[in-house]
Amino acid sequence: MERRYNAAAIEKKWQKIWEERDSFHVTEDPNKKKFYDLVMYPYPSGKLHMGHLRNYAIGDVVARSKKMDGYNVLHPIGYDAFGLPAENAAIEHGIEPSKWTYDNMAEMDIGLKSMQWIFIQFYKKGVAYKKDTDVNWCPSCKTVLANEQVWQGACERCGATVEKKKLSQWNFRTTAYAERLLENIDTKLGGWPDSVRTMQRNWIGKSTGAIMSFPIADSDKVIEVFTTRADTTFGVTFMVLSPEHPFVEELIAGKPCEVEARAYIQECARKSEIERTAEGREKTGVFIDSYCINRMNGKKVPIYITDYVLMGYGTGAVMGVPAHDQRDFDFAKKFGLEIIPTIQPEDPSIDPNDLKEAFLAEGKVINSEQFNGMDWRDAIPAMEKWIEEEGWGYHTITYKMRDWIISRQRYWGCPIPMIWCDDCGWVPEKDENLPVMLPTDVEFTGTGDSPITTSKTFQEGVTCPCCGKPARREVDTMDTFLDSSWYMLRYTDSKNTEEAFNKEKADYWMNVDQYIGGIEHATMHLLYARFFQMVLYDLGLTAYEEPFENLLTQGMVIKGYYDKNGEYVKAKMSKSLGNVVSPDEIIEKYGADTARMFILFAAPPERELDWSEAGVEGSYRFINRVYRLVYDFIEEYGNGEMKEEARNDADKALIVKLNQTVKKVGEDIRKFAFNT
Ligand code: ANZ
Ligand code: ZN
Repeated sequence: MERRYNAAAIEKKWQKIWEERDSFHVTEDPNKKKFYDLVMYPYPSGKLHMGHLRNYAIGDVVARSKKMDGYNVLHPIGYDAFGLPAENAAIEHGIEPSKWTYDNMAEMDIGLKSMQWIFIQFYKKGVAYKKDTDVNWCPSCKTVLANEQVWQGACERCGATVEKKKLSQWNFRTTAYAERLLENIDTKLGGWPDSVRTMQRNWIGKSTGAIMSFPIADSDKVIEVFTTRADTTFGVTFMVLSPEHPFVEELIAGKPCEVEARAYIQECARKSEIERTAEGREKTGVFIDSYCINRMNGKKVPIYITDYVLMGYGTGAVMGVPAHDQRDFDFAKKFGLEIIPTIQPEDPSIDPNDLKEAFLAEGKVINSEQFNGMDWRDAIPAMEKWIEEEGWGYHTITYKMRDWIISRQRYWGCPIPMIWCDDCGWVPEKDENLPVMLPTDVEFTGTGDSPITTSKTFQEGVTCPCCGKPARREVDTMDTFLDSSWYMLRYTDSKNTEEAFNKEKADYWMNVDQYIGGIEHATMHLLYARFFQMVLYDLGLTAYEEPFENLLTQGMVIKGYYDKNGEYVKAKMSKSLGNVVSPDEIIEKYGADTARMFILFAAPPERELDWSEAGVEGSYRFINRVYRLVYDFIEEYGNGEMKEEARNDADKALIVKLNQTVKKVGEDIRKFAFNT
């Protein structure tokens, strides 16, 4: 070796030695304490970026230090072969996505087979079911769009306004697991950051309240609403339905409101949920020439349709209480509707009969007959009990979380192994016929249904596994979030060609002792993976109900750049801003150790990391100095073992410093304080 620090030569030398020594090989050793260190795997189709480098540098330090601490460490890496970027590239270049994501088709085989087998177990358990669901539809590309392909209500590809369309799709019954997913946040996720636990709680969105029914005047129908505030029922002055509510069609047909209502419904179909529910938006709606009866006080109130009521939550209808709900207040002001207070403000400066905004604070109940004078908190169960006794409703719990739509009208995913028979309905493909392979005779046009529908071979000779009659295969593929929902289990036994994973091996390595990844996965991926593990646990396939013992979410890598106005701002590295530094270019210029050192040193792992070229150079100079110091030492004293006994005072000082450093570095690593 030379005295100059030559990163490329050093890295090559060690990679060769690791290879020769099989340093990264690991087997289940019952005599050793195991440690499963998992980093979130990347998509192969995108280039590796600094976020990956940060993630994997942290995971690498954890793995190596645990190994030094005597653990049997599993620290795997792989990639998510499926996904939209690969399919988009295929459409652009007219080549099949498998051409660059898979060298080894045998691997694809076993991957598909395992995934499909798991899907069938879910189906048999009643977790998978098919149902009509709204999708984003681009009328000009004539194709279904994923949420990430819709940009401000327009198609990302062609700019056309995206519409909603009903399609029959496969769902997973995640809502049936909502309560368990929620409970475990408190009892089993002690090793997770509080921020992520809160995000998951909000995503699940448990709400305790009541379903209450309001008869429609001159009709035998009743409108059901979900409310968390039964105590305000005497303050209901109108009723609002989601434009998608199933009663709307019948209620508007032939009425004076019909034309206006239909135009409004169309307008709403183009708006995203986020737009519809954004705070402070001017309220819109249409009176639909109908009334319903508030049975509590016999009051007749008008029915409107409005976009702030979503069909996917509660019952898709809301009782309007303008005095105590801000959205309802704004709506009542806009349409000149009555405002009846049912809570007396304690603050004497607020006049309940002349509210300037909805009154949201606590107080005693007023204008509510036999409930007057009660504390609002006690009035909720009291009124719920009353309506239950009268048969007008019941106490209930709802969740914001929806069932997980797993069908994708795309090519590049795992085929859903289901067969439609006109006589038998949906039937799972027989185990011995798995995997259902992706057809290769398809066209990537970017328009129309899934490219799989263009295949001539895919439906050839398909028969019903149940009765043997000619049948048709499902052409949809699975959401790629399914892959990342159980990869942690597959990694414990990745060479298995017979089954998805061997239970003994999985039980040896699981749970993941340390999971490391980006905060952007706090809800979807981390909830789907928890849900998956729970179902697999119920199926007896794994011994653990929760997959990830400890979670570390690393912050984003940001970098300053000059914006349009010449101002210096900091933002997440992104192609569109032109502030991307690629790991490749840093590694080529300075070597992998410099890149790793800087990224670990520049900030605590859970914080944002501000990329700076000067910082990288500083790390590089530091490594150079250390290298030369050791080089010169060896030149002078030889490459012998470190002597335990000191030869002189300088040696003594060095040995003391060495031991202090070992102690401090060890402790800091265990605290993830890599930056110190
Ligand atoms: C009457 C009421 C009076 C309400 C009041 C609130 C305050 P959380 O807590 O988030 O569960 N709501 C019900 N279904 C809805 C839907 N599909 N779209 C939009 N809003 C809906 O919210 C529950 C409250 O949100 C419910 O309680 C209902 O308004 C509204 F002083 O009912 B409330
Ligand atoms: Zn059949």
